[in-house]
Amino acid sequence: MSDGVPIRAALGGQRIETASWAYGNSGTRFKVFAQEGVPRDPYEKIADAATVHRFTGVAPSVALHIPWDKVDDYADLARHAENLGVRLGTINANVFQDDDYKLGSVTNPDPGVRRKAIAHLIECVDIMDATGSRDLKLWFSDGTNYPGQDDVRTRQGRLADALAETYARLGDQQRMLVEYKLFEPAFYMTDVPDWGTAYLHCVALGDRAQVVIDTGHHAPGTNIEFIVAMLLRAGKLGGFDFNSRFYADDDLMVGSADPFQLFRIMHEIVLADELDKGIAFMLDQCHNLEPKIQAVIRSVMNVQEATAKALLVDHDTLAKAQESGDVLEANAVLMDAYNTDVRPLLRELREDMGLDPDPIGAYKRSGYFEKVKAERVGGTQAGWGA
Ligand code: RM4
Ligand code: MN
Repeated sequence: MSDGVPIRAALGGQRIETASWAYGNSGTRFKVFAQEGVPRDPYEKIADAATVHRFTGVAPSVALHIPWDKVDDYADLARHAENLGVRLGTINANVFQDDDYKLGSVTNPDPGVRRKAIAHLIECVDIMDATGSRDLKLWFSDGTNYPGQDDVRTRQGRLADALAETYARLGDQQRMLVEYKLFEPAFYMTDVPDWGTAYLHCVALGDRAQVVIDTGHHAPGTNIEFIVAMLLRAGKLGGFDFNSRFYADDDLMVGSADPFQLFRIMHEIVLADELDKGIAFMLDQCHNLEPKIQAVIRSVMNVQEATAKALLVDHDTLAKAQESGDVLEANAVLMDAYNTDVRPLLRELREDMGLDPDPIGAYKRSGYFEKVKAERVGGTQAGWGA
């Protein structure tokens, strides 16, 4: 694609989901530095997400994490979101923070603990029914720290049973997204460590089970765009948890450590014509030091910039170069697109959409942060476990 009009149309139609937990306090195991103006409850987190959408125009949904975002009335929360111009998105299950889960959740040797974990996954589907969410995202911290600690294949069987029971509870329009992560918190063996394991479980479950790629969950040097291509080919790429990593699961702003990698990922998506076919583009980030709402706006813009560059790749010239074995020309086609400054194009797009061309400047000028800073005094600020 090289004509500006279809590129702008594709970018205008892009949807990026932000995460409720990105608006709360976060940190490391050493220290959480609290920030001013941080939401005290899911209603305030949604107000922040709506603010991101107001200035970017492409972030109309917000993912929830249960129980962090537990409320009495999810239909009321959905109405609150709608009134603010956004909707509730993916429901993230949390089976990693109870004492019971020390030896695992759905893979725990104790059947009682497994039952409790499955009950939580099913509760998440109940919540999806109330919120109108399409996707259930499952990440398991399950694993072992020492060789011999538990039996690998037995644990896989327990995992398969739990997934099957949860999958059977999904409605026709609902999907299960299975996430993988190489290591941490388990240090010897993780029960869903890689895309192959997630893929095998999804294949056994059925069409509505798909793999989600968290960009921070790989070994250094992993070719993530190859995984994207493989899952696209198999029809099993459900979505992304976008973030950036230098060392491990750093949860930094997407595109910050390696914007070229993000471009290469988006290039595979555009090449397969899958930008608007149901892949969930989600942010899974934590903003420990930087102002949170502004960081989420920046992240949305980073995804847009990588996507714009991917849309600029001249597919015809690329295919010709590839067919004729012109290695350098093929590579140059990609690099030309990557090296294009797409910021003017995105400014034009925002003007077309009736937005300020400079989302961060507009957000700063809006006075939103000063307002919530003054209002959100007292109570308990949201954070992991809140
Ligand atoms: C996990 C995983 C999940 C996310 C939690 C907060 O490492 O990435 O997707 O929900 O962190
Ligand atoms: Mn994730």
